[in-house]
Amino acid sequence: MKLVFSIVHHDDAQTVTQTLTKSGFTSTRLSTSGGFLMARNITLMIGVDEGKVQTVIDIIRDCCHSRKELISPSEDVNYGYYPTMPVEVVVGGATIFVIDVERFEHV
Ligand code: 2BA
Repeated sequence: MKLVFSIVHHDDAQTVTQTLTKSGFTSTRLSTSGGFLMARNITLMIGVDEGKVQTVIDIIRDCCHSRKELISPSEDVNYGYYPTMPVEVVVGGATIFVIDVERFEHV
């Protein structure tokens, strides 16, 4: 058993979760925000048999798109410095962690 954590853009989250559900995967959505942009994103937790991990990753890849975001210097961004020009960053498609699960119980 593996636990897939995937941080996805807020605008992609519904498509990902609907596609996962239609494909027979259970997921849990957590409302999160990135430490750099401080923007809202969604972290999905998906418990899955090891042999299905690649299917889950493929679904996430198909549903998540990368975007350019322009951050104005006045916004509350965690740069550690104060830029004088707008900063462009590419966000996503998705950031994925796959973690071993020692034990899984659904009681
Ligand atoms: P944020 O931390 O808000 O980062 C948003 C985007 O800003 C990143 O997109 C990246 O393009 C840029 N960025 C982040 N840190 C940077 C830095 N120190 N200098 C310059 N640019 C930086 P993504 O890489 O697609 O990440 C999207 C979100 O995924 C992140 O939001 C964060 O919530 C999560 N994430 C990414 N890598 C992670 C990691 N290693 N551990 C935990 N969460 C991660």
